[in-house]
Amino acid sequence: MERERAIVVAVARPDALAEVQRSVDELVELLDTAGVDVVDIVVQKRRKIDPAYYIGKGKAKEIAELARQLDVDAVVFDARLSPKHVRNLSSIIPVKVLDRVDVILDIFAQHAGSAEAKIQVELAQLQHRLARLRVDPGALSRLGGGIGTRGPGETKLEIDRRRIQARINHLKKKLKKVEKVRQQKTKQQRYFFRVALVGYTSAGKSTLMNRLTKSRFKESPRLFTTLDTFTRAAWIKGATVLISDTVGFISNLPTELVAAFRSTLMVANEADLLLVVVDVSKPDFERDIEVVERTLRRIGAGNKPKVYVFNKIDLLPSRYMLERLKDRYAGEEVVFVSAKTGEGIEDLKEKIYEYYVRWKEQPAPTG
Ligand SMILES: Nc1nc2c(ncn2[C@@H]2O[C@H](COP(=O)(O)OP(=O)(O)OP(=O)(O)O)[C@@H](O)[C@H]2O)c(=O)[nH]1
Ligand SMILES: [Mg+2]
Repeated sequence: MERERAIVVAVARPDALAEVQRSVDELVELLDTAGVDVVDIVVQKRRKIDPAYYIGKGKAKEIAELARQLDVDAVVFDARLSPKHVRNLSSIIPVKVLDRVDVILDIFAQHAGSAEAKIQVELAQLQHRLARLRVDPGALSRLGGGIGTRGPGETKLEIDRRRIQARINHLKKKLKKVEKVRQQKTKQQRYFFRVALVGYTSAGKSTLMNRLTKSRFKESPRLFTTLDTFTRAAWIKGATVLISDTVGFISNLPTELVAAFRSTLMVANEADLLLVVVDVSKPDFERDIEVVERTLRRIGAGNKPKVYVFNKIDLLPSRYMLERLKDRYAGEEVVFVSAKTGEGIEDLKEKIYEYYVRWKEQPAPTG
């Protein structure tokens, strides 16, 4: 696939520079996954967002000039832009104006494999687009090919409002049917102890899934590799446990995606135990935990029993770091593992078994 070139733009309050730096780094990684090279990053310090132009009209003009000079395909804002911002910025900037939501949707569009994931992604994309078209009927004609316009479904995304709405209704109906089939399938699973792997994208959920269930699902350093829910049985100390891997979370996960992926995310709601997989080799992993907690609350799984699986301990710079982490989290439901080397996996199995025993003591489900 032909790679595109982009400028990234972020706004930082003077007291939040580090936070913005992290977020921009992540956006650059997202763009890389989406097939876009970042050729320049502009961070503008300002206290307040400009209501009309997000970064202010003068700055928008500068960015437009830079976009011309650097001959980029897109300017990507590390934000969730309002439809009005997009319209106004597009009137000044001569190339595609995109935001973080567009990028995440684009990756989802590229990675959607199953019929269900494809419907869910297209639904989210169309809803996102419809919101923009309400403000700016010309929004789509300026987009051009590549990032921001790829879709998993049969529609080219450049269609008008009425047809988008009709397509949304059609997709919703289709999704309902797929959901029904899924519900039928998962009904029997209630009799088993169900564990769901949740966590930030790229935390190592699929790698752990493969280790626990001896499967070979796709693992990749790229973001959002898994967009479907896969369930496999594992035998842990003689107990049958159903383990599900699912779509990862990220900060500012677009609401359209959370809504569209409701049925995929349902596994977390239905699980008897959540394993929150955390990449502790990231210096800011505690922030990832916050994002995951918030997302779990958003999908109504905030109060589930949880065990934190601190993963990738093989990447910690020293054993001393590991010991310090262990001290810091002593007394919490935390297990330290490396899904890659297998270290700590026995401790994790012990932990899962503990919860299994507790679950088993409860009365069986009826109906
Ligand atoms: N060094 C090391 N790498 C790991 C470990 N666990 C996973 N990885 C790597 O981290 C990357 C992401 O792993 P995945 O299992 O695909 O992560 P995921 O959470 O399923 O990610 P998404 O499906 O994209 O949300 C891959 O390159 C893995 O090889 C680990 O314990 N140690
Ligand atoms: Mg995965």
